[in-house]
Amino acid sequence: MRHKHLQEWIDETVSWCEPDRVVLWQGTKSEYDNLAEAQIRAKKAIRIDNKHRKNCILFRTDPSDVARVEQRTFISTKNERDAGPTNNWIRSDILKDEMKRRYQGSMRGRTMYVIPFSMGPIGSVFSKIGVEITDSPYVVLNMHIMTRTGDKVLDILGENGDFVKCLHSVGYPLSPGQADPLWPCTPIEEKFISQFPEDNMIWSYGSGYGGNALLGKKCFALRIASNQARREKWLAEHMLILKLTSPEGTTKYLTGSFPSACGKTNLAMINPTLAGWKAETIGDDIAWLRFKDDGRLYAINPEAGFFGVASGTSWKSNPNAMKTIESDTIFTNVALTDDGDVWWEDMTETKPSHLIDWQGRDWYPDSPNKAAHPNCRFTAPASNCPVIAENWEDPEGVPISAMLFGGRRPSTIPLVYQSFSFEHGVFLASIMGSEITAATISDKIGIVRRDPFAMLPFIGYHISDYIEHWLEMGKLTSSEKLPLIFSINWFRKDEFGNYLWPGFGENSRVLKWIFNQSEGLSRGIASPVGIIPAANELDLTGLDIDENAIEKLFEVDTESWKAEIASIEDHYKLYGDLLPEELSKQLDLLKQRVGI
Ligand code: GTP
Ligand code: SPV
Ligand code: MN
Repeated sequence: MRHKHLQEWIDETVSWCEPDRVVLWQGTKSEYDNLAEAQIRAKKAIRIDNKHRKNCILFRTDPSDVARVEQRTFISTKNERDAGPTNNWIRSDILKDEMKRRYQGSMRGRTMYVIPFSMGPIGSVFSKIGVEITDSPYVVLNMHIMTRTGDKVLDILGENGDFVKCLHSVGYPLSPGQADPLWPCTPIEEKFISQFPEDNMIWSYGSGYGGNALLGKKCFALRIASNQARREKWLAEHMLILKLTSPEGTTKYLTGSFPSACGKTNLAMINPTLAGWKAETIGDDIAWLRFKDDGRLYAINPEAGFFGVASGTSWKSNPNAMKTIESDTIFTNVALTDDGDVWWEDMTETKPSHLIDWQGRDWYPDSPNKAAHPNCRFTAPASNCPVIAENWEDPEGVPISAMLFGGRRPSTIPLVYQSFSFEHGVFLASIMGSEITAATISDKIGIVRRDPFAMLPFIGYHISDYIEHWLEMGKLTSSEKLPLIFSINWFRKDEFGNYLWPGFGENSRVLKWIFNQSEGLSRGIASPVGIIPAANELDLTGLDIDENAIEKLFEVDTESWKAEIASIEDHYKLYGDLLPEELSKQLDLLKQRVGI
């Protein structure tokens, strides 16, 4: 090991966690294949290799460890002020002591893996290096797909390069002869997902699942990176990145911020139903953005794979995802068919007559439980995606023309509206709401909560400072070079609870309007909340949809907006004295336009 400080950290971790063995991950396919094979032999995973799928594996987790745990996620700093009102906080020295005690001997009987990884294309100015130490082979396999790992990263680090220390343990040491459970983890109240932004460090303990354990993702690329971004004047956001080309051959890049399980992967892989339009994927979950010398905002996808929601994914809703997961994919908490393939709710129109469910039990169509967990996932290399853009790994990033913000709102919020200005755009992103989904462990699934910028669980510092940072970023260039900002809602429902908008590929109609707005090809008309498409500007050619539904999709109903404004005011109380002035100004303007 050339990097002395990294070696010291490895040695220190060994002395705390006392693993039986240490493996330095080199990032090769043969290591991946061997480790996957070992998991299958140890009956921790099931091989999925059949006429539909090659070289895939299925993991089943403990039924308690199925999603992110926001209630056990901490932004840990010296002062509570710096974590702000949207984060759980424990003083950093206290939390470190508490967690150090838990790490003591926590890897006994296990192998400790050291995974150097790069978020972003290796060597790009956007990119950052991390090293994850983990005792979970599942995490190693996933990190291998989700990030760029191994020797090439150590080469970049050299003798003294900077890296984010990411320590992870499932918190289940084994004494000699003790059998290892299928999915070792701790009870929920003993889990800790801790970010220490002042030390560029992450300590995760007790969970093996997704964003709790794949530390390059939410913990680093959003919570720690949002701190780095604030210091270094860039943005780390929960955003997909889409490349959109018109029938005339003009290409634009858009970002989309939607909360967890609200449609990023689907939009990132959209198959446009509008003739002649081409959409390609750059990223499906996280974007790192910075201004370049030409005054435009550029984005990269820091990840190398997709950790996508499997349930609901079908040949009808997302054929590109279905092709992406035909090989080299890890499935988690999906059901197993009698012919050794995977299945989840809504994958096929008719349910199979028998399955093994995500907990390994027999399942029949009349079983009361879902066959797959609602937050079941696939982990697949981005390069598998049939519509991945050829420039998705461009170290220079791609220039962003428009930013979309949206959530699951069954009422009130129009299908699409554009902000009157960048500042108004920051306001509309700050008031975003969405129904809570199964992507986090919660007893409030389905209830609308405010989720500013789709970043509520991911902003790694005080939310007031986050809003101010966005406003400052907007001043770094001239207003005509800033991306346009749009509010989106695919999820508005009628009085019977049916979606008013068909969604998925038909969302290309909304993308076309957004494209036209940014090209100056359409103008829209002002509504009290923002600019909506003028008559005939939303291309509905060939779409079988009721005129009433369209009207309802764009309705700005004064009574509902009064209630919405009351709820926004309530949410803004969270900021206390630190509500950014621009937000209260924008709220006043909204009230005037709505007429209250
Ligand atoms: P994370 O990976 O948790 O960040 O989620 P995501 O934002 O990438 O969400 P994803 O695209 O995986 O979608 C989650 C769920 O929303 C799936 O069950 C989809 O079928 C559903 N969905 C996505 N797009 C649409 C849409 O346009 N309309 C409707 N009605 N449902 C959608
Ligand atoms: C999300 O919850 O937004 C995800 C899945 O993308 S996880 O990696 O678990 O955070
Ligand atoms: Mn996500």
